[in-house]
Amino acid sequence: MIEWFAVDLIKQAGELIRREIDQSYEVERKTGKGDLVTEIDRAVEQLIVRRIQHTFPEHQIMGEEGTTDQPEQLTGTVWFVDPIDGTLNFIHQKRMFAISIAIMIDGVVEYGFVYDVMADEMFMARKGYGATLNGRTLTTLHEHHVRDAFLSMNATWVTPNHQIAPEILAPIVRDSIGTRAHGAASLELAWLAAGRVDGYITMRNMPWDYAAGKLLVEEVGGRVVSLYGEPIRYDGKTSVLAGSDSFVNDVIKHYVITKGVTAEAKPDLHIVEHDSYEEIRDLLVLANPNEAMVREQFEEGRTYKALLGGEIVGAYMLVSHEGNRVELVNIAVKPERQNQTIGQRMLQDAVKRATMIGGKELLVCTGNSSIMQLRFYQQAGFRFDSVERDYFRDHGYDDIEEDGLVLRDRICLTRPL
Ligand code: 2AM
Ligand code: CA
Repeated sequence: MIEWFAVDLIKQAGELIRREIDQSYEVERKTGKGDLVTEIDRAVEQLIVRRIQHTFPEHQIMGEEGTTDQPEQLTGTVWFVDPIDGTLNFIHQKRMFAISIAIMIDGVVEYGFVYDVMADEMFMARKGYGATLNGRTLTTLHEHHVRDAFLSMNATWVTPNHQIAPEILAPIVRDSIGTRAHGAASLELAWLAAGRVDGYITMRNMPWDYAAGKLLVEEVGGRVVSLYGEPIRYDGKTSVLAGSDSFVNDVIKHYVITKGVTAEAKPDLHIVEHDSYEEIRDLLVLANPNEAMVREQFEEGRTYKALLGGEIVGAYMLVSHEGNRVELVNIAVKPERQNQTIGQRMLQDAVKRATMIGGKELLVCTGNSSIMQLRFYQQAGFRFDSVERDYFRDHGYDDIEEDGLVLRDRICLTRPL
């Protein structure tokens, strides 16, 4: 069984690390002061790679230290190998680092192993069969929100850095019951699966850092997505947000989305001008049920659609008014694609395009009962401009209730361009 082969391999690699940890070894810098590799990382990866290649010559291996060719496509069986995850801990503390191995078969991670070498703790997961720690079954995660969560996150992400504005994640640190930086992604995910922490956030991980830990968390009912709520891919660097469903939703909805954060570059989301009304009608009436008005705005203004892999997932319109005012209307995202920052990216796109067509001010109007939108626009730099009382009643809208409020008054907000 591949599972026992992997366990035996990891235990052997663990022995090697424990033997070498007190000897002197060379340390090299990879990309920066915190990104190091030692002779031991390489030796351990080599041991693991050789044994896999010997037993399963047809398998592909994606290892952190590049001691073998990286696969071009994730087809067949692929091993994700991090010989030492948490190299800084390994060097400075001689503890709290792990060997992380995941086995992907035909695009699905089927097995995940995270071995805390010095604590001799083996976390294992098999897709659909649950997760164990040294043979004991791990129980389902408890639901947490940020306010009652004990978190694992590096302090780097609340200081100026290249991945995210520090003020996005700082409120999470403030609101949670405590934040710790453990410094080894795979182990932090394994500890989450074991209920030792309630959430894990990082802005920069590679597949060998999270592939095994992600399966561990999922097998105890948790969720692992990007910080923007997108599914995690296995083809490069990504942010990682992990925890119970409630925790993950809380972070995305109340800390990330509402701050108007720029999502990670998503090469397959394109926003382009669109000219067929019928094709986009259903989406537009989601934003404004008054179809006659939508059609009129379509004729009068410009319409843009957001495409994800060829599918239309969102749309918005710009209508020019006097005095270099451009109005953003009917911004809508397909219901099953909401909370994935597509709305934010359309708003950013709208700001750019409104500027390009000569706008000096962007106007947006919504209802008094659209609390989420009122927050969203203010956080994107809009300020209240005017109120038209009973606008919705006077324009033929039926009584609509949202968040316990009746939709009555139209609120318009503006931001300079
Ligand atoms: P490593 O120790 O194997 O390099 C540290 O917060 C965590 O992020 C560790 O799991 C570390 O893995 C990983 N990490 C450190 N630098 C990284 C980088 N440049 N890209 C991706 N992951 C990194
Ligand atoms: Ca490593």
